[in-house]
Amino acid sequence: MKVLDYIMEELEKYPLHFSLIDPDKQPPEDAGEMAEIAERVGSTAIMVGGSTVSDEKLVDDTVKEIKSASSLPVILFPSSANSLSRYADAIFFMSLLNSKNPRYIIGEQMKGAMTIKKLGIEPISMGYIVVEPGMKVGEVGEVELIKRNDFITAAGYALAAQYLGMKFVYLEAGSGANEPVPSEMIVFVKKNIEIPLIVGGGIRDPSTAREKVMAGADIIVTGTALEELFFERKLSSIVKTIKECKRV
Ligand code: 1GP
Repeated sequence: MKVLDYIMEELEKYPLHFSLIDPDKQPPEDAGEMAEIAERVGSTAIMVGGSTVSDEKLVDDTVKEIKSASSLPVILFPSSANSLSRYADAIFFMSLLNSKNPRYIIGEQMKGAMTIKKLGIEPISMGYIVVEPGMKVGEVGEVELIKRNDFITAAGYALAAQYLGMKFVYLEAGSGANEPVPSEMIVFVKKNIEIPLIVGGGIRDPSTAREKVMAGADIIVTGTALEELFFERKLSSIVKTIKECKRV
């Protein structure tokens, strides 16, 4: 089954949680252990990527470990055409819509497209929108950050993504953000689009996760919470809370 079909089927049942693993942050064996935990607590997919990843062998080794430790689909979340892996099931073929540099809007995509075709990785198109504070991805991606009270611009980008035929919109506050994407912005964006909305960055506890789902997030991404390996119980309650929420 295609990863996109699997996600859409799961979305029919409840809001979802995706676990993000950055290959730069731990050795591949630890990534395998994290994926095992993610699967055990009910996460739906593993995203692999990070703003600074450029070592393809490290991405390959990380994906291989994850694949052998869990049966969850692995979706690449690339920062450039140099962070691909033939071992992944799918790739978020994403455009950083509010970057000032065309390289992140379409340039890296052009460089990677033929490789993705050759390797047979399933591309899943996604519009990626970075909101203040933006953190590392805001800097590296040369982003003109969406102001936290600028709902109109956020919704404009999101709807443009939908009209361009993208399958998902991702509102990102940046990994480790002290404030996640504002709930009022999520409400406004969700009201204006028909494709699933992914929200991530700075979500580290069940009540914040619930608030973002109740505002309209269809999928919550957490990375930092998973890096705290010893907090399996916390991650477990985050995922449980998300899945128990009624969809808006
Ligand atoms: C980054 O939104 C994700 O792309 C995850 O952020 O590490 O803050 O969970 P955190």
